[in-house]
Amino acid sequence: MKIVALAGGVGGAKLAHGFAQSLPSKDLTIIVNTGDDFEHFGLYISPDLDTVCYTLAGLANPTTGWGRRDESWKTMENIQLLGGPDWFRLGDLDLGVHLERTRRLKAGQTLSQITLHFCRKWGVLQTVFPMSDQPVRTMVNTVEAGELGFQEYFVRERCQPQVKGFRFEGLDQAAPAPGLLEAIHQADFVIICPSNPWVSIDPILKLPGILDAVGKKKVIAVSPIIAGEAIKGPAAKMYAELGIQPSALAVARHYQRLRPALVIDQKDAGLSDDVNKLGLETFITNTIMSDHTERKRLAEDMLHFIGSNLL
Ligand code: FO1
Repeated sequence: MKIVALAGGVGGAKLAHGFAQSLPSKDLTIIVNTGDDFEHFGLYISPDLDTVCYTLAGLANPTTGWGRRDESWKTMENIQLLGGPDWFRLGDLDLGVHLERTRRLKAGQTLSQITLHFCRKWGVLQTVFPMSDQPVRTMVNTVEAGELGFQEYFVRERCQPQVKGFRFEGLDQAAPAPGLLEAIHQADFVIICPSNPWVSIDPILKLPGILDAVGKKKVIAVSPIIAGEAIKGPAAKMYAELGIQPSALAVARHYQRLRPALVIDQKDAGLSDDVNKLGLETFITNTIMSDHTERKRLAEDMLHFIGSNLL
């Protein structure tokens, strides 16, 4: 069974890792949001792509979910000492990746070629696509600070400003990465990982051709909102600030036109009927992935659900 997963950062990486432990590597393709990418110190940083690749490679920092395990911070300490910008923390091992990726980009390689090369070097055998080789930048429109680049909003301002909306700069000029639409066409299922619908999944779905391609597939989305709260990150805060009560039902409405089956946490079992009334099937399980075993357990639960209900 071939699966394509759409993923943002930490939540997406965890579920992708669960599927990587449960499926042959040739059957799993992960398409990763690059709307969070930005340039810092002249380096090209691709946080979600790195989070997914590090996680699949077993290199991710187990505490933060992003960045590298066994990291050291000598470069950052030196930057701090010299009065440089220290709001976005780049570890020494991580910096090596940004240096080499930037060098390769400047030499004319594409982000997807570089990602494939890095994955092979790290022993990642699944296919990982950046959503596009062209720049797409998620801009967050806020009440207090006007429009902010995603990392300025997320890391520098700690998601404090009130959100009014989003803009995906460059989206109309961007194309899905080569081979990505074919992977969707060949997939038996598309999984929407428990990533932020507004800023992690929407940028992928809004790229030219992707919504149409995904719309032709059986889709299973995992709600990143449990009991009205996001497991990680500002998804619930964003829903609330945009005037929508954060819940698995709001996530169901968000993805409704794709007619996905929605995986909701057992704490939200009471919302199942309302989601069903939208015409969406529900699968109720424990969706919290607190350790490696839980990632695999959720992926296997979903594969079982697919096998018994959707095939
Ligand atoms: N997130 C933070 O909250 N603070 C940081 O200093 C930070 C640095 C960082 C460096 C490399 C990287 O790949 C990710 C990093 N992140 C950091 C995470 C990242 O900003 C977010 O997780 C994603 O963009 C949201 O999915």
